[in-house]
Amino acid sequence: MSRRFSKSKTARAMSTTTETDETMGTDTMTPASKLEALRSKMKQLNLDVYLIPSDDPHLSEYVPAAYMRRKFLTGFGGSAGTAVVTQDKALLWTDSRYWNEANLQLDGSLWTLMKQGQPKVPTIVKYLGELAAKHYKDAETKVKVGIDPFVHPASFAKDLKEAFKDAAKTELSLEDTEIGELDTSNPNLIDPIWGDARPEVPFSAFRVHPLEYAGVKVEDKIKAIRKEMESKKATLSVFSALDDVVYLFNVRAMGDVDTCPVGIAYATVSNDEVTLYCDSRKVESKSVQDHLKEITIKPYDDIVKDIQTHCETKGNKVWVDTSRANYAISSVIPKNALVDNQNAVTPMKACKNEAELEGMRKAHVVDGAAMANFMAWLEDRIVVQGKSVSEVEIDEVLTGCRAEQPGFLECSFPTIAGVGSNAAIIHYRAKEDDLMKYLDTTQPILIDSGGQYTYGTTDVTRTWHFGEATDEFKDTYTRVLKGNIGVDSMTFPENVPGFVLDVFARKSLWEAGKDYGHGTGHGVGAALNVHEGPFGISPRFGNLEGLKRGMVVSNEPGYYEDGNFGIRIENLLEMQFVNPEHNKESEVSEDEAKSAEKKFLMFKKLTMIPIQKNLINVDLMSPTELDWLDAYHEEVFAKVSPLLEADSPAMKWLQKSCEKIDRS
Ligand SMILES: [Mn+2]
Repeated sequence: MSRRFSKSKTARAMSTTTETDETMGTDTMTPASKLEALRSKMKQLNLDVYLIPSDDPHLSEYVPAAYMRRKFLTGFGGSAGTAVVTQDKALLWTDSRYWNEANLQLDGSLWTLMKQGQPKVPTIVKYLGELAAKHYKDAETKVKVGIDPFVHPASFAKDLKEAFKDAAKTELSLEDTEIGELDTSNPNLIDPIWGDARPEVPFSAFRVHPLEYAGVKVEDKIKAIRKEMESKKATLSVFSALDDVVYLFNVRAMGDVDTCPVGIAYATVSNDEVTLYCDSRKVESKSVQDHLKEITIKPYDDIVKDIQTHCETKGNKVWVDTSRANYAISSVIPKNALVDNQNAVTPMKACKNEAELEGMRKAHVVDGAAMANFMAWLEDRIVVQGKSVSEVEIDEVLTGCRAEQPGFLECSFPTIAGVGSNAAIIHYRAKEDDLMKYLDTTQPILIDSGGQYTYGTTDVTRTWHFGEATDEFKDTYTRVLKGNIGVDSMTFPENVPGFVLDVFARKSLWEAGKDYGHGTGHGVGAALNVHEGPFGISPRFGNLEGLKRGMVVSNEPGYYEDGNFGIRIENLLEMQFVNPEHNKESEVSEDEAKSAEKKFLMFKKLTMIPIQKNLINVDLMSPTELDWLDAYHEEVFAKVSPLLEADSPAMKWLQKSCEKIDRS
């Protein structure tokens, strides 16, 4: 056993704890010299302000190192944050998750941390509006704000314009006076400063995502898109989010974006042509060439000029979701030629077909086997051998267990393994530093992790305690579990927005005056990104996307006590109609749908991993909830045990973990 689970090189390479610093290239400049170089460029170009966000041109959640310009400039490595530089100020906006990290990483003599969300800290656009007003008062000229239009969403330009208008009115009592302007004409200002040390934009090869897992042929997806285009009177559809592009073409890639099986590319569909814009090195293989033989392949950078050309023909209309596209793309489309709407791939991708669901189910059973192997190892180390294990080693061994499963590619996001108080840091990621803790029998651990398999994507959180948990911990753990069961057991009409279900996740916590500061559920891609739109389950009422059959969602209530502990219990669920007859219908025309009876949805569990029983206060649980738990464990055992060797430690762990709960 020790050979299988030792800290092998493979496990280390695949674990998620390696920091991205080595991917940042050799960087010999000081923070001061970088700022100085930027300010001198701004002077040359007559820019008063320059903005450096952390986005890539596809507005991805995780970005390749080549786009980590804000990290290069500021030294701050968090995933969210925007730098704003003027001749005399250097400011960094980031949210509360990263205040600690930013304070440590920013050179305080050069940079000021703007604590986003604090009552006295303005938003970036508000700040720029006020700056413009002051500038106008002093010099009676417009303030010039420079951006790289490829790394800002279209909405930013709109918001900034509004902010200038507002500030002119409120600060200067001026109507219809432009006090600021956006300059998007220059190539990125950071890249020449970064120079040769800037990592290359990745060009990992695409591979074919087989029909067996994709379920729908590319030509059928294109047909469906064109049908939608006809009804919207659009002549060109633009896809710029990376998961939309790979979904459309039934391809995947590994290496461009860590943990996401996507590749850097754009796509367009017109009435007579389908175009993939990417580095030609991504599509060199014979299998991909054959697979894409009907598709026009063009250089990555051609997209903007092609859209512009398309708009020159009178009557042409471009359909793009500007909330998910960069400003460079959106800004070349004249208003009267723009169809600004959720694109046709988004709903298609969200509602998984039967082949995709089969792949997801398989991935979760396999993931359950990996977790049983891991838990047997961990429990042996902690309980039997009485040792302690570091959070980093936990990440490595768990990833190693997943890597032994067929079709495993990489983690689906950086593993969160937080012991004790580290579990209260919601986006914690263990590194070998002062913050890293060791697990033993005295403290609980929260492990949120997942895998990318060729056929599916997983994401699961469990909280474990190998010693004696306090009554207070058990009470809270039970309330979190009751929340999970509350959502899981819901039956609801299709098209109900996710927020309607959120309260069931919080009911028991609220009764104890407790709550958690994150959403309850996010969509999950099928062999795709672990965070996927367009719907979610959240207390925020903004997302009105209706829940539909075939969607996959996480159900992850939690509770966090700063400096003490964190609890989260997360399963992935698929949505099915309650009436099995409804599940058989493939496509229903709109007229039929209108006249048909109301259809109800329910959840089916994908995640096949036991929930620790001796942390549950059975007195707080209803008989129905206890039945739920027993039935779940029965299902887990039936599905996962065939993948484990008889009498192996993993099998023994699974057996014991799936026994009926003692109700006395
Ligand atoms: Mn999740």
